[in-house]
Amino acid sequence: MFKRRTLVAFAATAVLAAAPAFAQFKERTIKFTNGVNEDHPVGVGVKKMQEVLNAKTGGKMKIQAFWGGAAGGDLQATQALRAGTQEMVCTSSSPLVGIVKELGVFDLPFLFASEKEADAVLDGEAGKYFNKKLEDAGLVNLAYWENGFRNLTNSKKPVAKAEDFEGIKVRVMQNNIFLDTFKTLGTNAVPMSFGEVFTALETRTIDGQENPFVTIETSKFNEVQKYLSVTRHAYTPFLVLYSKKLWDGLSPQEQAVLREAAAEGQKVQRQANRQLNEKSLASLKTKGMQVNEVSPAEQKRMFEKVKPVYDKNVPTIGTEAVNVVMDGLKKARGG
Ligand code: 2Q2
Repeated sequence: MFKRRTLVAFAATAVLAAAPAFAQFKERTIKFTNGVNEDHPVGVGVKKMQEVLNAKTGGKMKIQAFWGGAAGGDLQATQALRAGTQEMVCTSSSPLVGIVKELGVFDLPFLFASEKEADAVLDGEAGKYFNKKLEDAGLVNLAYWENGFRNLTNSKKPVAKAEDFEGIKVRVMQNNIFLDTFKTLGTNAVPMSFGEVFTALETRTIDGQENPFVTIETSKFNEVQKYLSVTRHAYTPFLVLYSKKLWDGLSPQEQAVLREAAAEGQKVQRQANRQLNEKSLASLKTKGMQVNEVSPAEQKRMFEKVKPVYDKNVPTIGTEAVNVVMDGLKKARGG
């Protein structure tokens, strides 16, 4: 009896050995672009994705990553995904509202209060809702990673209270809700793609911009900005998108390992981002930025000032999308 089993086991091994390894996977190079630099935690996430792909496909699926906008902007890349001429991009949701208007809900000011709330919404029903919308637009969202809570920097003056925004020329993302928010706060808001921001700050074409600490530091904005205000006025998710056109040409096994890799990447990317967030703030101080904390009371005053942005933009976003997120938020808050 034992012998027989051993024989069967040997036979099975022989068959496995005879089949070429990882036959269900094709040699593939996946072009992946990003606006941030490789030392941003997105780099940690992509490295993890590659490790998973190496282990599961015997190195047949390779990510070829381009950092710091070297291969163009996120919106341009997203359009390339829709056309089927590029595989992947990691982008903020905000520049994509022209493609999926419902994503605008994430741009509503002061929507999320913590990363925990954002995770609950993005990894829950609301996340699935937006994935469906993206898929209808030719984009497969593999996972929600994190850009994070955004804060204002500028070279003109300290901003500690709602009135201080007045008169600053601020770059905003190519997104009407951000434009509206910053106009309502009294700034002269200018939409601009991320790749142009450093030079525009350096040449003083604009006075300020807003981004999470980690993005501010890894993009070296501190070299051309003096004042940093801890406004936390919006939380921006990163979408890890794959071209639906090219996705449909992958085998189910290839699709499954990509999803698994992006999910593994999500864990380390979010973790690294959160660990680095406070460190980046401290490091930006050390590098000479003058930091203004914003008290909860003052943050509330800012929120009161931008409340009309909600009423004005909810019809454009669509009440369905807003309700899906608000329901998720209510649940996350235990209500
Ligand atoms: O301010 C921005 O545009 C950023 O938050 C970017 O959208 C973001 O860092 C991406 O460029 C990452 O690919």
